Amino acid sequence: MSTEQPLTGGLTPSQLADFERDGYLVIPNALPPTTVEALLAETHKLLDNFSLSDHPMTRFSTGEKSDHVGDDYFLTSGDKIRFFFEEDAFSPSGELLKPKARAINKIGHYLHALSPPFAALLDPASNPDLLGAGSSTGSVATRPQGSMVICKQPEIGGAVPPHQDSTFLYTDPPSAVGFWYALEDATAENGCLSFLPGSHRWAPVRQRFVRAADGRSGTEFMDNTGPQFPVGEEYGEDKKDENGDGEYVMGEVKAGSLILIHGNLLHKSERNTSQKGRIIYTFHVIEGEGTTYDARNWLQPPAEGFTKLIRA
Ligand SMILES: O=C(O)CCC(=O)C(=O)O
Repeated sequence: MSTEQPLTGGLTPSQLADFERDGYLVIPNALPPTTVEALLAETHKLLDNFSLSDHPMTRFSTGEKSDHVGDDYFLTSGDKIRFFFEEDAFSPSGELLKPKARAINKIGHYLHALSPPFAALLDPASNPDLLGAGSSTGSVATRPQGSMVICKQPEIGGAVPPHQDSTFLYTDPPSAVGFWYALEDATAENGCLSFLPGSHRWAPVRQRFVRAADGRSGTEFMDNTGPQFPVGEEYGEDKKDENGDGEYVMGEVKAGSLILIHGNLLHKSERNTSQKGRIIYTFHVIEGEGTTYDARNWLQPPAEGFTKLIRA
């Protein structure tokens, strides 16, 4: 993959205006069906082939899992392809209740480098529009990171509570933009995303999700003492309109759609108790110039540094 590329593609002025107003943007048919098929085939291959024998959740089922093992497995996943279970995949005594391929909530977090079909999405030759979209949303010199497939399995797919992505991938000032691709139809029944439109303008990033302090293992939330909004006069707590918090809007989309998500936007997804899974692929980009990536973020750069997407 080339790392220094000119900008191509990008959002239309009307798409950009929608993104700036709402804090998210749905782009239908962003991926051709052949790409969706290739990414789904890769996902199923990964799910079918990973080993349970050395997985920390396997130890959990035999009562040997310590939090430390699970924490390490998560915290060292930034340059690997690892598998994280749905919480409801286990019985109270720790037995796996589903076949492993139907028990995984998430695969992460370095698919965009280690899995050829997912890495191809970042290749300017095969996906110029993506690079342009990253730029048009204000992210030049972007660094994609934290890529993952979220399976939201039938019957046991976990809910994702309301959050802002800059809580998890903090830069000073905040700059994260989420790229969220539906690889299967996402509906109200199987736990599509929903969004609080406009909240990116008034909702501060008050909390950060970081590596635990003082040599303790694991992660914790801490108060954000740095900037809570990106730079710009359009942002601030006084930008909340008279309708108060407003209401969450469902983002039902077809397979192949891309949703761009501003790092300050409040969004969530509900449980999937339906018989249909909801496989998606997501990664985030951060502004690589003029921002500082925080050393306490849970996700730290791999030895080779974060992948550099574009430089205008
Ligand atoms: O796909 C989901 O259900 C949640 C994903 C999400 O909120 C995120 O990636 O920020």
